[in-house]
Amino acid sequence: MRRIDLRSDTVTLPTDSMRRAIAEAELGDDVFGEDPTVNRLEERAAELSGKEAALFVASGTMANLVCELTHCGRGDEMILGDQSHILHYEQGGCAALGGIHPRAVRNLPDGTLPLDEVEAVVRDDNVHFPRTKLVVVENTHNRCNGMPLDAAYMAGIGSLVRRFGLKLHVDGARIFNAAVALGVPAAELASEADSIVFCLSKGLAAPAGALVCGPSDFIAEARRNRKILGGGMRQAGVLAAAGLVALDEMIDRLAEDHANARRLAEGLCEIPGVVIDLSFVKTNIVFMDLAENLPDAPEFASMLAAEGLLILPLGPGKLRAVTHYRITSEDIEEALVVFKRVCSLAGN
Ligand code: TLP
Repeated sequence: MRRIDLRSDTVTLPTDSMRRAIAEAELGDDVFGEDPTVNRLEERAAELSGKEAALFVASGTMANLVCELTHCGRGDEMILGDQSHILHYEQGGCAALGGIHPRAVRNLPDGTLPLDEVEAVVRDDNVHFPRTKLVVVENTHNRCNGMPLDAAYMAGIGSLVRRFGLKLHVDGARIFNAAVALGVPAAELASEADSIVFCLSKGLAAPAGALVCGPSDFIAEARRNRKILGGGMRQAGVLAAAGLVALDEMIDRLAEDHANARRLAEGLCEIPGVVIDLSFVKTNIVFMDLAENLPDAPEFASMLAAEGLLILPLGPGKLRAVTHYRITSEDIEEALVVFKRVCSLAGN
């Protein structure tokens, strides 16, 4: 049976040209700053994000944590969305390892944080309060339907953050999906950020790695924090080589993933029992709600899996499908056939 894996864009495997680049990579000890391939990747990442410098790290989670530790000291507070990846899926690393106090503000369904609500929770200088240091936004916003945050919103949050003397961090794990969907360079979306991270191992299909981008002095401190977390990877050029191919060859094609996600969402909308708001399908992530007469999400996902279609249950009655490099438009048509069959077996 053919398997169609829509659980995440993290399941992508390296392309043939990545495998060739890995085999041929020029290597050195990156903790000494001597891996030429890592150095090239960091220069390229700085250029693409419009920042002075960049740092290669093992994962998106490590990238966010390194930035949190670099911006904040123990007892400092960071403001972030109540639906953010950092709050939900990073084990509270900011508190566990950095003593940083997270303060959640509601995410709207489009992934933004209402500016007045951010402003309302910035702390005054008072002996009872932690000190507000950092505001974090996520772009695209994973749990908010993969929505891209546009340059106008970024300008608004940027000026708010500067007005209060705070810093702005962007979890841009999928920033190139946002850039492609909005038709603007990633650097434009990052221009207000004091730090931005992006992942190589999601839609860009590299096997591992993420980049932290920001001013040179920030990156120098971030390099120290990477080391204390055990992230000094020595001949990391084997991974960076695939990352360079990812940045050269895999960004523009993200538009195909977005078109496939759109087609999937439109097809699913026609199936009784599946509810999707199409106005929130802008990138490669599709969230759907199941009607009450259908089994709950985990059981429904198992029924789909038995037919070769893998989709993540993410909350009561909620499923997430993510399109990516290995998913073709034929796979989408096949996925819709399976979905219809399982829905009619299961209730409608
Ligand atoms: N997201 C993964 C899972 O952890 C949920 C996924 O399948 O979507 N920021 C954002 C916005 C992310 O979506 C993710 C991964 C990360 C950070 C963490 O990246 P990794 O998994 O490389 O640590």
